[in-house]
Amino acid sequence: RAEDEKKEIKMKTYIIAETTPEQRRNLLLRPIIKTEEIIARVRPIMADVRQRGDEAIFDLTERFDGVKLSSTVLKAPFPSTAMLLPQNVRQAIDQAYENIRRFHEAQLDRSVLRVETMPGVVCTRFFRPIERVGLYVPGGTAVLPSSTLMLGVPAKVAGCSEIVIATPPRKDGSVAPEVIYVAHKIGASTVVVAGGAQAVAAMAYGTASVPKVDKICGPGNQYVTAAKMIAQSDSSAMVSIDMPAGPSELLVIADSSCNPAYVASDLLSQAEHGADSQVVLIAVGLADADVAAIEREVKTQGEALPRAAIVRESIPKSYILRVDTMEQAMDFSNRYAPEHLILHLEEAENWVDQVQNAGSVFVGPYSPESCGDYASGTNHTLPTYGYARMYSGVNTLTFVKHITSQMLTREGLDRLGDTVTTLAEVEGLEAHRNAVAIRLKDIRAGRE
Ligand code: HSO
Ligand code: ZN
Repeated sequence: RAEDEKKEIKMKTYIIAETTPEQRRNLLLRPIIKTEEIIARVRPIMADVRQRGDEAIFDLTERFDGVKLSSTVLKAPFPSTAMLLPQNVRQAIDQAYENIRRFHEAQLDRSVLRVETMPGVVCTRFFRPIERVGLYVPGGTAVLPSSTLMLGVPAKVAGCSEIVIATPPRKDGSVAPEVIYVAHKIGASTVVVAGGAQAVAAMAYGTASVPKVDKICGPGNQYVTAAKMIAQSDSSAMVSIDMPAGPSELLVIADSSCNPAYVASDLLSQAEHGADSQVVLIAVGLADADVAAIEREVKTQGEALPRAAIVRESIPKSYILRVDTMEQAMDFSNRYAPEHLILHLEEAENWVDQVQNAGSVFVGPYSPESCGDYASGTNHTLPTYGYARMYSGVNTLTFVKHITSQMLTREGLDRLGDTVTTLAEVEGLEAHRNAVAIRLKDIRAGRE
């Protein structure tokens, strides 16, 4: 603890013109996650839950959370005494719920996509909700009712028929009333009072009390992530996941128009999540005095935080990169592919077009990440670790799958048939060819 007190809340600084290509490459890297090691520790836990079901959950929760559960689950309808909240908290959750609902409702195009690719050849696509989904809500150093909203609202909007939430118990074995209130609002059937790999296993395989689900979503620590990956690759679990997850990240691009205190507050808001949080500031054409002002703010605001101990770990691992032009800044940001990107710039909205890789973008000085974390309407379950290059954050489509269909008329098959028989011949698949040819013969018989 005395050691902690000594660690200064200060980011490292690099000047892009003075870095080597290798240094720049290293700045793009995230901390290495020792996947193999963690997977080896998680496998037996999952096997145990699979074999012993609820008994294993009781034992593992006692071992890892130090809690003796009286029941592994809470089932809807949840008692109103389990969701008692101060009025302002309830109103805040209601407001956030409404904004998230509106934005996620708009993401679902309910119309059927229909294209007549050739006369008489009609292809369509429509969606169906994934029936049973499992939402992992982390416990750990903070209660996260916001994660319950970010996963639960899109699942409800998508129309999933069974929503299961898993969250680790608090010290007294209970679940936070905020989480239960949201579970109630989104129509969850079950709250599994367990966390970690054991919770993921319970939802992947099902137990006597926990319904088996088709897809597991939500953030979590390395054990939760490993458990999700194991479940996904186990064909006997028959379950999918949203995306791999790493430590939370923020990249801020700020120019000389920026407010140093605001910039610092944003960096710290992400840095307080955990010792492994990744925070980057790209300072575009800032004078030495402006950079110093931001550093001063990071230090004074950081020291005043209740979670200063966490910030003392995460901020020294973070860095400021000083660049001369916006092109350099955007190029670096796109390579880094941050989970959150704040454009704290003059005419910030003009730069959104240049964003190639990011989980979610916050535009201008009045759009702190906190708004997206809680209540503006966008989702906060976002790709980390550079996965923003190829993954989207959780959204309404995370909870649906699309089905295609086709209908050919007699004339349509007549028109398309020879193309299909030719390709079937190329592949040497005679039965495929036949399925078309047998019909073409009839269609064309009367025509000679
Ligand atoms: N910034 C976090 C989400 C969160 N923040 C939850 C506060 N509560 C990861 O996107
Ligand atoms: Zn946050």
